[in-house]
Amino acid sequence: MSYDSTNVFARILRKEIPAELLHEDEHCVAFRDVSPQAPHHLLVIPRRPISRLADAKPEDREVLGHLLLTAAELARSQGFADDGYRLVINNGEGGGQTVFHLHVHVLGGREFAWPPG
Ligand code: DGP
Repeated sequence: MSYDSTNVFARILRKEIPAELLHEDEHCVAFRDVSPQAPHHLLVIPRRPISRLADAKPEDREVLGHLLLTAAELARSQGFADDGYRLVINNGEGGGQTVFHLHVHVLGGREFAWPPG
């Protein structure tokens, strides 16, 4: 799908909407989810305009790996890694995606059921 640069995460990247950044580097930024589904709920997003995982390309390989490593590092630095945590990428409306800028949810601080439901 084509990328709509009016989405809320694009606006956070452009600093049109405030967000306390927990991490930022050349590839990604991270901040808290406005509607937390766990005591710790972070979002890690690429700076690149990728609508959803299904639209990522081979040249995004390094960025995608970087998102996961950053998520793991944030779970450590935010102090919830030792108890376990969950990463979620919702892909497309049927997958529960509501903001069409790729993002990794990092959830921690509670137990998580499997299957996720
Ligand atoms: P998803 O459903 O996977 O597309 O997740 C989108 C998440 O984005 C959802 O958990 C709520 C969060 N969110 C939406 N708008 C904002 C916002 O303006 N600021 C922040 N920090 N999070 C937002």
